[in-house]
Amino acid sequence: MQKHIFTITVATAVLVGSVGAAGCISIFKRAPFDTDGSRDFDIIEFKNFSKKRFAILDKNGDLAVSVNELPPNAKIHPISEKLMRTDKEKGKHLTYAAYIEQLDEFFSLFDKNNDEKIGLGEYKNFCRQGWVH
Ligand SMILES: [Ca+2]
Ligand SMILES: [Ca+2]
Repeated sequence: MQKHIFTITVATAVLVGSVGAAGCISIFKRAPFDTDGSRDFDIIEFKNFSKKRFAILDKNGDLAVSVNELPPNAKIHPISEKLMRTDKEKGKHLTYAAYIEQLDEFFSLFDKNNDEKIGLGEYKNFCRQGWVH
């Protein structure tokens, strides 16, 4: 029962987190993806977290994040930019496969001190700049 209540709290945090840069930080602190409770993400935790991020961004659930689904003032990182496609139906978009493909590169980018973990400060630095992740 206790666990159930925790889950609801986390879901709310994730939804709130989808609206802005500060939200990225609250997700990091509260989402259940830091499975060992170390307050940083290893690559596995980061990828699971990122899959959730994709599901939040992909509002219509078509396994593509279109530019018009992004939060206002969000910026598309060059890593994502080079994987994006354009078609008549979806406009400019990033497919789920492309999103997954970029995660190793994102991990290295976030992990400034090369300790194979993304710490809170490292994630915050990225979010604060408004980059989409
Ligand atoms: Ca979509
Ligand atoms: Ca690190």
